[in-house]
Amino acid sequence: MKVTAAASSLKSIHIASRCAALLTVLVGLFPANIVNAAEPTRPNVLLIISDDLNNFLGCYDDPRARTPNLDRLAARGVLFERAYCTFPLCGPSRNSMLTGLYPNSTGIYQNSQIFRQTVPQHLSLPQAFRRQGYFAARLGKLYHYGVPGSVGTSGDDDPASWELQMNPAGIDRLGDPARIFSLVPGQFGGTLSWYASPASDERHTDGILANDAQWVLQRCAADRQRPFFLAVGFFRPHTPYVAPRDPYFGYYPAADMPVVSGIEADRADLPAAAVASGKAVQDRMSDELRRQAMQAYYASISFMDAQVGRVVDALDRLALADDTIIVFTSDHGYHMGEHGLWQKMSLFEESLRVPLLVVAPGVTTAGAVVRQPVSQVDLYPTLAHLCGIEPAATLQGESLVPVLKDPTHAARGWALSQVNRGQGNKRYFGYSLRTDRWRYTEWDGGDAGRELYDHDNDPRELTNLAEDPAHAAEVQRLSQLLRDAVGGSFPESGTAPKVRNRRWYPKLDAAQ
Ligand SMILES: [Ca+2]
Ligand SMILES: [Ca+2]
Repeated sequence: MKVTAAASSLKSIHIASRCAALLTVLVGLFPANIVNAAEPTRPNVLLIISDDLNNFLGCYDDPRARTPNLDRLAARGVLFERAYCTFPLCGPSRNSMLTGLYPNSTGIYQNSQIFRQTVPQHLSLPQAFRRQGYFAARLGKLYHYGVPGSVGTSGDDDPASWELQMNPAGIDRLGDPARIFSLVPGQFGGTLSWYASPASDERHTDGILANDAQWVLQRCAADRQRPFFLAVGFFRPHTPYVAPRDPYFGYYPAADMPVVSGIEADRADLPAAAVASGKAVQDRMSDELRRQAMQAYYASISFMDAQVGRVVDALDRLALADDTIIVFTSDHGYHMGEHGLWQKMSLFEESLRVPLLVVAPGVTTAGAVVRQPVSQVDLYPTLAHLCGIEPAATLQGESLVPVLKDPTHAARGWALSQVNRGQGNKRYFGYSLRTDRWRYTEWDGGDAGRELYDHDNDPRELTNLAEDPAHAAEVQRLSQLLRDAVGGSFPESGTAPKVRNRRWYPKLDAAQ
């Protein structure tokens, strides 16, 4: 029997080698460029998204942050100095980023919704890659999740976007919630809350995600014929700020943490709408609690940074880095006391600005910095362009590939953001435009106030110049630019898909 089996095996090998020889002959008949045209080499994509992360990073010149891994990543490629979300809330921002449409065209202005309910035929960013042969995998939070409630589940995911999904949960989800301090006891996701955990990195959800990412990358490295689109969504530094005490909390002694001062004077020139995202429970915080919150937020950032490092190290170790585009960003910015605000949902710079790092081998230059404003709605057309992927028929951003090649190449020149939130029974809708120099904001089309900030002289947006007669011409110019930008964010402009079952945001009257 053994002899027969061995003979059979030899016969198989013989057939296989003859096939290989035939293949070699066939391939040899065609010039290399024709073979390449049929099966072009397409780069892999590693997309890493952090949750509720502002620009408290060393590579963005933050004086305190210990983020060596993201700093190294920034040094490998392009750092976007002025990148902005389209809506400063998880669900609307992520749906916008991953569809390449503004919230006015996804119809998603709140959490717990997915674009498949409103623009069901639209091809998402990962779905476009998947359709065209990529292995598309999601680890953790890409579309919206309630945090911490939905950790360990698929959250409000879009299954059509992925071939593989992994939803680990660590002790930040499964541990005893009574150990977590919260401003509102028993509430963690939308409330400032934190815990210096005694457990190691790998027992927290983001640590498990980094392990899972290494596992997936090992499998991708074993099959290099098929390119991958691996999206890793870390949960930190979203509340509750649960991170390992050692070493991360130790990097930031609470007593050394800053507290924003001068709030009352700052607010004197602001319309009520501008600070309507504030919460009374946060206004009542002591300076001691403010410092503890800052310590825990920074510690969560350093913990997340370490997990990014583990994933990128795996990419390097597996010799995948030369063929892989790496993108790191967050879903929106975050307040830590500026203007008396905490968390998100404002139209100030802190709430809208996101980190954006792009490493594209053969395209980007190490250490390059882009200073012109760009939007996260540009991410989809950029990645599709870089990889030769046919995107959805309608996208509202623009490819940043020319800017990646040459940071001085003039792009659109502005980034549009919007928000809708209330205080008591009053709801405000606001639009904000960021140009190289200015931030200009209108609430309820200007009826509920305007804001103008000169970033050349006032990077913290402390002096509202909108009612200053000396800036009337600038306000008029920016108001028209804002109206044109808002007009282009709706589906009836251009060729964006028809949205169903939605209530439109009020449009601004272009003639005003
Ligand atoms: Ca978020
Ligand atoms: Ca002010």
